[in-house]
Amino acid sequence: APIDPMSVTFQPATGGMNPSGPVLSRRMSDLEGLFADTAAWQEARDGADPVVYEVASSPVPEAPGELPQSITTIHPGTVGGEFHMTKGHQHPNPQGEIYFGLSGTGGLLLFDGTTPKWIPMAPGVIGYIPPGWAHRSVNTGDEPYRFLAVYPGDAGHDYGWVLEHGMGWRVRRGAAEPQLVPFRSE
Ligand code: M6P
Ligand code: ZN
Repeated sequence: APIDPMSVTFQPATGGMNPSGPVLSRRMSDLEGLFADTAAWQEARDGADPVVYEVASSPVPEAPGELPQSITTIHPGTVGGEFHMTKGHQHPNPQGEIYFGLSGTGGLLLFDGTTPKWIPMAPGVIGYIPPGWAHRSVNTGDEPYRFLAVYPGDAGHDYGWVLEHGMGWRVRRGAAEPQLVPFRSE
């Protein structure tokens, strides 16, 4: 059933929402097969198994016609030189999505199966994900990178697509700027 008009308050210190729906926490152990350096990933998993990112959701349900929102916080760090990132997904029901940078520095990596695109993200930047583009977020800074996402409630999340096709590029720490390297170069 549709829900009533409502407001949600963003908690800047934690990235939480009030009222809140489910909060999801992804640890290193949840990110198998994502980072190019498997040995470095295993070492992090078998060690502290840190939380890499958290996703707080508003109470708006993932249902047709609704516009659910979530706030993702990616903690800073690298695995074998590759920046911390989300799993990334494709919408099985191809529809657009909006990201809005809240704090920290990061980027939005998009891939349509042929051409990768990189959108640098910072507070106040709106990143637009057109229908048909897989998307992954990356923290390229030294503090938590946090953004708001708004997406159609029946878009869905296909994680298998990214494991099969990759994301075109990997995002590595460089001397000054993040380095975009071909996905399958290692
Ligand atoms: C954003 C939105 C969510 C997504 C989350 C984490 O908040 O796009 O739909 O779940 O990022 O990304 P992923 O699902 O790829 O781990
Ligand atoms: Zn999405």
